[in-house]
Amino acid sequence: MAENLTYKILREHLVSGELKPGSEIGIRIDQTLTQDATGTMAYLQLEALGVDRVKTELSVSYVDHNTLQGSFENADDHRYLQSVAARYGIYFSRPGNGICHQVHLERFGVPGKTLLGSDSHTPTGGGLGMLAIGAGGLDVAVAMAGGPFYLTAPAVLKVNLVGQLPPWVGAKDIILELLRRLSVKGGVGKVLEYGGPGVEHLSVPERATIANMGAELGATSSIFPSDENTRKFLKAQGREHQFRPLAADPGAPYDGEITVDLSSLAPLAACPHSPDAVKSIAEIGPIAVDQVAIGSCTNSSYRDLLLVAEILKGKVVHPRVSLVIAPGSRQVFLMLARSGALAELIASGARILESACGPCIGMGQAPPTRGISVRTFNRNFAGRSGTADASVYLTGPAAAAASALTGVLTDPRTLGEFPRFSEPERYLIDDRMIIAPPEDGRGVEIIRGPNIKPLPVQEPLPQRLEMTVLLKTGDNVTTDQIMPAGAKILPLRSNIPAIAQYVFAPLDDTFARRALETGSGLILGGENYGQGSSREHAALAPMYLGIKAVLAKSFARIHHANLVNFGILPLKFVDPADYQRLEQGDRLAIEDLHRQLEQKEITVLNKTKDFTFAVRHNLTPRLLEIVKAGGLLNYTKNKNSPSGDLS
Ligand code: MIC
Ligand code: SF4
Repeated sequence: MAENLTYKILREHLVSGELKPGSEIGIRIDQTLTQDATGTMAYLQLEALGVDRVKTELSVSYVDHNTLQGSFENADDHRYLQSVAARYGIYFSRPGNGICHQVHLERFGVPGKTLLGSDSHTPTGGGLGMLAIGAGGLDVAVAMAGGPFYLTAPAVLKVNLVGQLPPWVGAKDIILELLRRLSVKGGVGKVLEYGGPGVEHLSVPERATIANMGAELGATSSIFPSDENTRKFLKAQGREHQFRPLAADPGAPYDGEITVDLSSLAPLAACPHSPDAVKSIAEIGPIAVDQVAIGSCTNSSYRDLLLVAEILKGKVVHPRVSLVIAPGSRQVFLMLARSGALAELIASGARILESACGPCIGMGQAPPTRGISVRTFNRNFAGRSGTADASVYLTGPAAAAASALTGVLTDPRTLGEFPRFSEPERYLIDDRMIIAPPEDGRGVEIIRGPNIKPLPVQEPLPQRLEMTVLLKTGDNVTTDQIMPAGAKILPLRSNIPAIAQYVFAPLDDTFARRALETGSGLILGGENYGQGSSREHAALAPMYLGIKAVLAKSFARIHHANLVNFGILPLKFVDPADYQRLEQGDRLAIEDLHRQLEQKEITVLNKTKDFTFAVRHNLTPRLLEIVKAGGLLNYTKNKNSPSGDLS
C-alpha cells in the first residue's frame, strides 16, 4: 500500500501500537539531543534510571542556551554536562560550538532516522528527511536508556509547494505564510510533510528553517523528502555515505493537503506578540526600529549570514539601531571569517555574539523600553526578549539586514538586485569542539556544582483531591509565561526549589507564594495551554509548588506530556462553558479519584460555589498509570528490570 514518508519512518521504528492517526504508538529512537537548559534535568533523570551507558545509536549533549556566565551556576552545569556525557557514552558539543539544531543538522542528522530532542525545535532535522521530535527531558532520558518514545500517531498534512521563490523572498516567508494560514494551533496532532515541485528549489538549510518553525504551528514534526539536494548537503559536510533517498510513495494518502505557490509570496513578518500574527512587510509599513537581531536556530546558516553580509557590505547600521548577529555554529562562524564576510559584518557596526541562542532566549541583548526589535528568530512572545514592553517582529534575514541599515522595517525588495548564492561544495569541517565519549565511561567522575540540587520526588496520586484554583489564564498560554527564561532565571534550571519561585511570574508574581501556602493547587487554562518550549520545568516547578492538576480547554502536545511525566493531572472540560463558572480561589474536590479516572467523565465539586461539573482526560491506560505512579520516573523505576530493559 502506498505510504507517505512520515508513516514509512514510523513503521520502520514501530515498537508498539497500531499505526493509525490518533492511536498511541511507541517508536524506537535512533538519536537524541539535549541542550544545557533542559539537559541538566534530563541527565539527572538518566542517572536516576540506573543504566550504565546510553542505548541509542547516537546521543549528543549541546551547550548553547546558558552561555552567559554572570555567576558560577551555568559554568558548573557545563562541567556537569561534560562529565555526565563521558560517563554515559554521549558526544559533548562544547560551549561555543553552536546551537544544537544547527550543529546537529551539519554534523549528525541522517535521513530516515528518528531523533528525539529535549527542545521544541528538534524538528529542524526534518530538513534532512529525519523524523525529528521535541519532547521533555525525561522522555529523552528514557529514550537514551533504551525505552521507546510514546506519542499519538499523527495525522499527516501534505504541504504542496509549487513554483519558485521570487528574489528577496526566502524560506522564512514560506513558514510565516503557513503560520498566517494555519495559526499557532494549526499543526497540533499533525506532521507537516512537504512535497511538490517547489521542494527541489530549496536547499537543506532552507528546508531546515521551515521545519524548525513548524514548532510554532504546534506540529508534532515537519519533514522534507531526502533527495539530490540532501545528498549535496551531506556530501558538502563530508557525510555522503549517510545519504539515503526517501520520499512518499506515488499516490500516498494524506489527512489533508495545503498548497503554497512560492512565486506568489512576498516578504512577511510576524507582528507582536505571536508567531502567527503575520502580515506582509509592505502592509505593516516603515515603523521605526531600535534593534535588529540576526541568528537563532531558525536563520543562522552560512547562506543566511552571507546574504546579510552582502546586504551590509560597505554600509553602516542606522544610528538608532543596535544590530546583533549570532552565527548558528562554529562552522558558520569560521566560514564567515575565512571568506571575509565576517569583516563586512564587523565593518557595518554589527555586534558579533558567540554561536549560541543568546537573545532568542533572553540571554542578554534585551531591547530598550518600549523598543521595537526585528529578529530572524522563531518566537516573539511578550517579555521573552527580556523587556516586558518591547515589541518583536519576526522576519527573514534579508528584511532584518535591510531594516538595520534604514532604521525602519524594510521590505528587502527595495534593495535592488538580489545576490544569489549557492550552497558551498564543501563546508569547513572541524569537529574538534565535539568530544567523543570514552569506550567505557564507568570510571568517569561526575562533577556537580552547588547549584545542582536533587530531583524533587512526587508522591503517587491520592484517592481524593481537594485543590484551590490558583490562577485562571486565557488561551494560548506559553511555557515562557508559566516558567520564564532569560539571563536571571535560566541559571536556576538545575535547582527546582529556586526556579519554582518564578512560576507564572509574568502573569502574577504572587503565584509561587500562594501555591506553597495552599499546598494543593489547580491551574485553569483556556485553549492550547502550554504552547511553545519543551521545558519540563513548566511542569516540574509547578509540581514542586504543589500543583495537582491543570484544567484547560485544550493542551499543547509537549506540555501535556510533561504534565503527565511529573504526575500532574491534565484535565479537560466536558462543557467548555464551565470555564466561565470557575474563579481564582474556588475550592474544588474530586472524590474516589482512581475509580473516576477509569470512567469517561469525572465529577468535580466546586465547594466554594456549591455545584458540580464534569471533566475528562484523554490519557491512554499507560499514561494513566504514569500519573497514578506520580510520574514517569517512578513508573519507569517500578517497571525497570535488572537488565535495564525499559521496553
Ligand atoms: C526555547 O526556544 O524556548 C527553548 C529555550 O529552546 C526551549 C527549551 C528550553 O526552555 O530550555 C524549547 O524550545 O524547547
Ligand atoms: Fe535556542 Fe532560540 Fe532555537 Fe530555542 S528557539 S533552541 S532558544 S535559538
